[in-house]
Amino acid sequence: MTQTATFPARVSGAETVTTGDGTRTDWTRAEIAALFDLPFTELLFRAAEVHRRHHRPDEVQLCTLLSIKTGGCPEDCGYCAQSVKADSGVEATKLMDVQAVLQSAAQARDAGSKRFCMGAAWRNPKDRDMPAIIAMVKGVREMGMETCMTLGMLSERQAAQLAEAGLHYYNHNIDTSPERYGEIITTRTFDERIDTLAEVRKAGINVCSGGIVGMGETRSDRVGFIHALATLERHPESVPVNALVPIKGTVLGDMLADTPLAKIDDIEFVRTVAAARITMPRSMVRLSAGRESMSEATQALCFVAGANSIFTGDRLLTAANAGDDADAALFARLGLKPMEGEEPMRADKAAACGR
Ligand code: SAM
Ligand code: DTB
Ligand code: SF4
Repeated sequence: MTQTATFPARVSGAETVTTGDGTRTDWTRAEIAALFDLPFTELLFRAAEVHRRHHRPDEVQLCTLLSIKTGGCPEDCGYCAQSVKADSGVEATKLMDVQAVLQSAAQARDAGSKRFCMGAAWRNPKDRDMPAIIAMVKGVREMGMETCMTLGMLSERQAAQLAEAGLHYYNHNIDTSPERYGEIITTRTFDERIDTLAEVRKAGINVCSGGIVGMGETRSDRVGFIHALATLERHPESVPVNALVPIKGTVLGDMLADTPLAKIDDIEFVRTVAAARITMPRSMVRLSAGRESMSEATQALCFVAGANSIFTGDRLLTAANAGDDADAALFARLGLKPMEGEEPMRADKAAACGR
């Protein structure tokens, strides 16, 4: 007798609701909870299977992050060192010069990065900032790298301007479940986040949206988080899964420092990556913040579970990152290759092949 007979059904007959590219957007919370409940070995096997169907399992995309405008953000995200509410010691800066950003992008490209993500600690960009932002997008694009911006909420016009500049992706995370959102951030709502994602989608820019695991949330929140992404009208082409980097002086960093038992266990983190992979098969799943304090074995499990992108370099936005040498050694040990080709689901590419 096989154990598999007693596992929760993979799907329950509702496979007919699909997006144009054949992926399901009608996941129920119960189905996603059932994935999380699977024996770890079975969950990983299923995730790895889905991963292979849509991606090369030996390739991981190398990306670089740059904070183009740091600190002084009026939002109160409980995890973030850049909020004015945080006592993290991060100093507020002005928007970087375009040339300095392009120089940094060139270094990232020379170090093997294929994607350059630029982040600004804003609630939303001001219209007067847009010409510089547009010049950054165009410049990085011309270097042959994929571009991603994360600037906070966007108006319809700003989204259209970014699309016109050729921005490949806009990152705007939902961060956690809709029901937990108000406990983490009070200066905006979950629905405002969704509104900006809709503007990005409407403008024809690829959507990058994910969140943070390890903020003291319940498994049900992690299910709700994955559910919210996997039931968007169209899946985000890119799903960053961050492990909370507990930063001193932030609400969550201080809270977790006082309650070490609240730290999420690595297996549960890997389960979240696997659930993202299974429910959003074609998306890039990005193992984002938090690798610095993650063992190589846990990172390896994330790659088996379907993560296929990392941030390289020794800095994220304000927090430390694993560093190029550590990553080169990790790739060598695991036999992984930096991803060279285009991503499978990017809208500009999908349009070209008629999807
Ligand atoms: N201000 C913009 C926004 O919030 O959309 C862009 C920058 S913001 C720093 C980008 C994302 O980084 C956040 O949505 C959050 O998911 C992630 N992040 C920020 N601080 C983090 C931390 N301490 N640990 C893990 N992820 C973090
Ligand atoms: C994302 O989801 N993670 C990146 C990127 N999108 C912009 C940011 C991680 C920030 C980690 C904390 C810091 O460096 O301050
Ligand atoms: Fe501001 Fe973004 Fe940090 Fe929130 S996560 S405080 S919006 S920079």
